[in-house]
Amino acid sequence: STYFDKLERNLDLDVAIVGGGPSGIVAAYYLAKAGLKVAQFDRKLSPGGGMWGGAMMFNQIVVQEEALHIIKDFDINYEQYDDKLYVMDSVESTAALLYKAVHAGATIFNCYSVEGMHVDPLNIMAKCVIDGTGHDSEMCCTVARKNGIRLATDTGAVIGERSLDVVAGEEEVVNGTKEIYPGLYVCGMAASAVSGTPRMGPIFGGMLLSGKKVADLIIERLKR
Ligand code: 48F
Repeated sequence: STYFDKLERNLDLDVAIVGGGPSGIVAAYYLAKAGLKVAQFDRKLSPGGGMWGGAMMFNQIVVQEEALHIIKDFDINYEQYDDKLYVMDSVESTAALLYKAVHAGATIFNCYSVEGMHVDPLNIMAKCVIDGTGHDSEMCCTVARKNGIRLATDTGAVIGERSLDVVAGEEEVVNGTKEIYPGLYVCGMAASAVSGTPRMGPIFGGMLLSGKKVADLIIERLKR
């Protein structure tokens, strides 16, 4: 009964986040902290996306100076590598994101796949939806395919992720973080995939900044 109460409380949301990767969890934290009703849905048993694996499965993450304030917000231990880069343990970092998001008031549902099934699905209402599904950008693909609409990209369609460019990828993922269709926002690798910007390298700062940016955009809109 406690579980069903929790589910019922989350059927009508301010923000529904699809995908529990680092960008989406960061968004969940800042949205919940701003007092919005937010739930996040991940299809896996363990939300956290690719962040558990760190850079190339060497289980540390690298973050640039510009994103260090987010690491501090989450109380993650870090080590300075040079004058611009910092290193953290990827397991501690992912666990901290999840823990802090839930403590701030976000609800995280694991084992939930957001998809178009042939059986009538569970419907969840939300004022805004965030596509944080990573490389597949599943929400954007589904909305575009089913409704014949134009997304806010150069072609109006999901363009698809470009080849790796470590430096450009970091900036472009933040630039591509936006309202892609009225009420539908995109962050993280999904933002790169939708807008056709380069794949990122082993640096995670852009991901974290993307999550913060999408939260700020939605807070500004819903609080207005
Ligand atoms: O890809 P992912 O880790 O999300 P992200 O926030 O971060 C990307 C980085 O981890 C990494 C990088 C690139 O160099 O920095 O790749 O963009 O995690 C996406 C999450 O979404 C879930 C999936 O299980 C994963 O945990 N997911 C994907 N599609 C669905 C979904 C779906 N349809 N329903 C529910 N969950």
